[in-house]
This record gives sequence, structure tokens and C-alpha cells, in this order.
Amino acid sequence: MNETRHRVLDALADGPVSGPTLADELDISRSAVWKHVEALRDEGFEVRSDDAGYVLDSVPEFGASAVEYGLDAPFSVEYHDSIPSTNARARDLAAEGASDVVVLADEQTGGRGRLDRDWHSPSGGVWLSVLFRPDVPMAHAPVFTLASAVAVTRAAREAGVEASIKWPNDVLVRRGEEERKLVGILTEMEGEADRVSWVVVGIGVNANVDPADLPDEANPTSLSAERGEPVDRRLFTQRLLEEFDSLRQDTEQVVEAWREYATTLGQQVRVETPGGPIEGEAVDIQFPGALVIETESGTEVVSAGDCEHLRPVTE
Ligand code: BT5
Repeated sequence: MNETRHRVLDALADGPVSGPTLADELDISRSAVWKHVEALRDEGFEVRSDDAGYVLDSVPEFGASAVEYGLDAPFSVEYHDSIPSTNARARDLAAEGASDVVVLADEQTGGRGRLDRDWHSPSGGVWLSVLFRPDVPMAHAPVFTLASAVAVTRAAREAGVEASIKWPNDVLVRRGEEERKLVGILTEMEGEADRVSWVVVGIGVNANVDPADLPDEANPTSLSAERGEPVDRRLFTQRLLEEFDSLRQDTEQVVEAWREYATTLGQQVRVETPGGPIEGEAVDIQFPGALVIETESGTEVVSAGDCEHLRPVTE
């Protein structure tokens, strides 16, 4: 959303305000005011005109301006009703030199997981990618995956869903022994060893989605299924982005926050690594994101791999 449209929206929110007053305040023509108001109406903002002037009656449920409106983080939002993959789009924007952009979609038709797996993204989800350019070495980039897991966990908990984090990149809801996948995260990046050029953090949240429409084998769940009613996707997305923005600027606090929400620590795990499987008890996480595992033959520090929580052996 451009700067003037932001200011029109802010003025309407404090309204009623007349067209001529707005034109004076923003130093634009009356017809420019009218065009901005029409554009906001096209995006779903309900703007009433009465004797006292324009009044903002309601904000749309989702969309670029809806998420930017009242957002306390310096991201601009590009919204798509449907797109193949927000990560692919964010990578294109990275190649064009953009930064601090969030690509957001209601539906993805070619969503991707890790290792080229499919990510099902029906309408009603929060499918988004954050493109930014942190000033850190490449080796530190995994901390942003942890940061996004913490951010989405906090936003989910505020929405009343007891989410927790499974190393390295899943956010899930536990019910007894059962774990249901709520969120997937896919981080991509480019740069030289000593400096990251860009990072794209792709976050897929099953928000207002029926788990029956998602692949069974993943044991999926959604915010709406856990809550028993739909979540306000606009507020949820804003909280997620605000948390992520504060964590990315203070990566020291990320590992500590991650420990607080982790379900992996203290569990028996099996991690598939390029060098073969590693089994043992997950005892800690280390900056920027490695898992520390006590195995029968000693301590292993694993930086990447698919992780399975093993059921404790009962005698
Ligand atoms: C992930 O991969 O969990 C990362 C998913 C990242 C998706 C976001 S959405 C926005 C952005 N744009 C993209 O194109 N991607 C990112 P992985 O750990 O590999 O898990 C993939 C597996 O999860 C699949 O093989 C399925 O079994 C399962 N799965 C697929 N869709 C799911 C869903 N909506 N909910 C739960 N599980 C799902």
C-alpha cells in the first residue's frame, strides 16, 4: 500500500472526515482522495459517506491493506487470492532487489515443503513468505527458522491454540501421545559465506482450513479445528509478523524462547541425517539451531535432518 493510501486510511479510522478536509491535510486533490477511497472500497474496506464526511465501518477479513492496516512492523504486504507458491514469488522479488516484503496468499496451487515435498494450501490458510536481508553470516541463517517457529507459536497461543515446536521446523498441537501438524516452515536463502544476501522464510499455517482437506498421513490440524471456530486471519497474521520482526532483530533471545515452546527436548528422537540416522535423547538446542542428542555412544550435535519423536519404551 502506498504512503498516501496509508494516511487516507488512518484519517478515515479517526473519522468522520470530509473529502475537502482530507485533501487539505494530505495536500492532494479532491479527486485523488476519492480515488484512494474507491481503491480501499475495492479491497473490501467499508467506507460510508454521510453528512459529516467519510466513515470507516469495517476492515476486510484479509488482504494486503487489511494486514498492513495497524501492523506494527515495517513490512509491506503483497497479497494474492491464489498463487503457485509464495516462496517462489518472494525469491523472484529477491532477485529484483526487494526487501522487507511479505508475500501473502489465501490459496497456493503449488506450495512446497522441504526436499521438494508438496505443501497442501487450500483457501482459508495463512500462506506467507517474508523476504528480508539480515546482516549475518550464512551459518547463522538457521536461527530465522527457529524465530519464525517461535513467532507462529506465540500467535497461535494468543489465538487460544496450545501450539508447540518440533525441531527443526514444525509447529504442532499435542493431544496426549498424538502430534498434529499445524504449521510448516521452509527457509531459503542466498549469499556468500560471510554474508547473507537475502532470506525467505516461508510459513504455512493451517488457519481456517478443514483438516479433512489436508493429507491424512501428516496427521494435520488447523487453528479453526482446534478452536472450534474460525480465527481472525488478519489479526493472527499481524501478531505473527510483529513477533517475527522483533525476534529477527534480537536473535540472542530466539534460542531461549524456542526452548520454552519446544516439545522435542527431553524426548527420544531419531533424526535422519545425510550421514545416517542418529537416535537418542534430545537434550538441548544450540545457536543457531542445532539439536544436541545424547546417544549410546556419546553426544551428537545435528544441524539438519528429518526428526521423528519416538515413543518411550514401556516395560
Ligand atoms: C514443511 O515441509 O513443513 C514446510 C512447508 C512450508 C509451506 C510454506 S506455505 C508458504 C510458503 N510457500 C511455499 O511454497 N512453502 C512455504 P516438510 O517438513 O517437508 O513437510 C511436508 C509434508 O507435510 C508433506 O509431505 C505432507 O506429508 C505434509 N503436509 C502437506 N501439506 C500439509 C498441511 N497443509 N498441513 C499439514 N501437513 C501437510
